[in-house]
This record gives sequence, structure tokens and C-alpha cells, in this order.
Amino acid sequence: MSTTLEADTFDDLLHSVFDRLIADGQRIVPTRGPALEETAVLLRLTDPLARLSRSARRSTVVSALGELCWYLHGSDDVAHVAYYVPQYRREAIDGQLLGAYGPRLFGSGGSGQLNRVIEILKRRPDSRQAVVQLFDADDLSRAKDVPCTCTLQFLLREGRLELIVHMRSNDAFLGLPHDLFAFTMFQELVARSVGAKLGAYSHFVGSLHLYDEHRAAVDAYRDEGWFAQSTAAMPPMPAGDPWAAVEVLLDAEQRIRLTPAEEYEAEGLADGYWGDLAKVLAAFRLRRRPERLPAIAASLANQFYGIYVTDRIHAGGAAL
Ligand code: 5HM
Repeated sequence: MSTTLEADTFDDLLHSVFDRLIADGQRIVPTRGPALEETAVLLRLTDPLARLSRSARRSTVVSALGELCWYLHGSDDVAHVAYYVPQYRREAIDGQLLGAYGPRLFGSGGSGQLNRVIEILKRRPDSRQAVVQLFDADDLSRAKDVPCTCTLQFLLREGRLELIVHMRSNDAFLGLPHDLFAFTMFQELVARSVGAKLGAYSHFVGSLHLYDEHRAAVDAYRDEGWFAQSTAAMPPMPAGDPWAAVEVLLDAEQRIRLTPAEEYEAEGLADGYWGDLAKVLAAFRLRRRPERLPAIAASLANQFYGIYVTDRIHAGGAAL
């Protein structure tokens, strides 16, 4: 039997995912630990801008944004992504992640699949061939770091860009918030690149599961209750081709990550949408120098990100 769960915001969707898994999930015992599982689940987010949890406990903005930058860099270097998501270290072989999405998405010299998808949609807006393939036939010969995402299909219909993602396996607590963030950001990047509005986001999962080890954290998240829908949507990306601004963000991200925290001064960050994303990463870098954070919060173009900057003052900064 298959299940469809639809919501306008990520928190609403996540609550129904956890409700469903806890009420109806089947017990499985894979090598990564016992879990509750539901198979063939379609998750639909009607507003892909509402891609971030506004909760205190599932607010993964830094790790999700950091992982997105790692994808956009086209990198397979574990040291880069482990700065944001330390769990990746378990998957690496000699410092490299063989299943990394970045090289598969962006290749080198503009040869990547995402670029080709944009070209296809510009030439043939009704195309059904704008598909990025992440899971590869060669992945069947490895047990470690096998991509969980199979395909991303972009469909341009009535001026709106829909994205349909197929995942073979998705960890509802750690993986899902990151995957949904990154993929809806790709959706918006492609939409801006072809001059389209955002359509719905559909996320189809073969095995959606909740590990027993995350159950206490999930219960705490569920106890936090519900969040105001009116404040759930991220600001929209500015109109026009986004890729020059992405390069500026990637340069800033690299500088922030590689400068020792005690020497980092958060200077020269851009203003506006892309600058705000860099400022969230800068606040994470400066989490142990909390006296620097109010100035960063005050310089944000959009106070949507204010909670993610000022939370660092209280949390001391766990990424996940
Ligand atoms: O045994 P398997 O290869 O499916 O284990 C990978 C674990 O990482 C699963 O719990 C999977 O759902 C999770 N995962 C995820 O949720 C992994 C990746 C990396 O591709 C991901 N989302 N993007």
C-alpha cells in the first residue's frame, strides 16, 4: 500500500511523517540499527519556500545550507561536508565520499547534469526528459555511501517548475530535512535559471524510516507543538540568473569555513538574499564568540534568518 502526505510547510509535513511512522510503521532491523518503516511514501510540499523547520529542535539550517554549498562546489571531500554534518565521516574512504552528489550534479566545466537540464528546459519547455540521475548502476557494487537519491525530474508546466524526486531510502529524522532543503533549493535555482515560478515539490520514497535511536529527539520535537504558517516561508530568490551570486556565496562559505574562528571577522559579506545565507554560516563560525552575533543579526536583509543567528548565542552551536 502507498501513502501520500501533503502540507504547505515543512514542519507540518514532518509532523505527519512522524505521526504516521510511529502509528503504522513496520519494524525493520537493517545494519544501521532498528527502525520503523513505511514503504512507497509520497510527500508533497505545496510551498517549496517553506523548506525549513522553524522549531528549536529540528532547525537544521546551518547543516542543510552547508551541505548544499558542498553540493554546489561539486566536491567529494569529506572534510568539507563533515564541518557541517560530522556523520559523513563514517561513510568516507581515504577522505573521499564515493557517493557524493556534487560531482554527479555539477561535473566539471559546466558539463554537469543540472546545467543540461536547464538547457533542455530552455529549448523545450514541455520536455519530460529533464532528469538528473544520482544513483548509478556502479553503485550496486558498493555497500558504503550508496546514494539514497535516484532521480530528480524537473517539469515546467503552465509557467511553474515542479520537481519530482525519487529516493530509494530516507532517514526521516536526519536525512529528510537536509534532502528536502537541498532539492527545493535546486528547484528554485532551476526555476530562476529558466524564468519560471515555483511549482509544487514531490518527494517519493521507497523506504521512509525512523531509527529507534532518534525516537527521544522526535518525541521532544513533537512536544514543541506547531509553528505559525505565516512565518514559515523562506524569502524568494531574487529574479534572474542566480549562478553568479551562487559563486559569491561559495567563495564566502569557503573563507568562513577555512578561517580559524578566533581570526574570523565576518567582514565583506554581501547584502541581500545571498548575503543573508553567508551571514547564517558566519554566525555558526562565530558561535563561540557570541558577542559578535547581534551585529550579524542586525545586518540581515531579511529577519527570517534572525532566529538562526541569535539561536547560536544560546545553543553554542550543534550543527544538526
Ligand atoms: O542502507 P542504506 O544505504 O539505505 O543507508 C543509508 C542511510 O542514510 C539510510 O538511513 C538513508 O535513508 C540515509 N540517507 C538519507 O536519508 C542517506 C543519504 C545519502 O545519500 C541521504 N538521505 N541523502
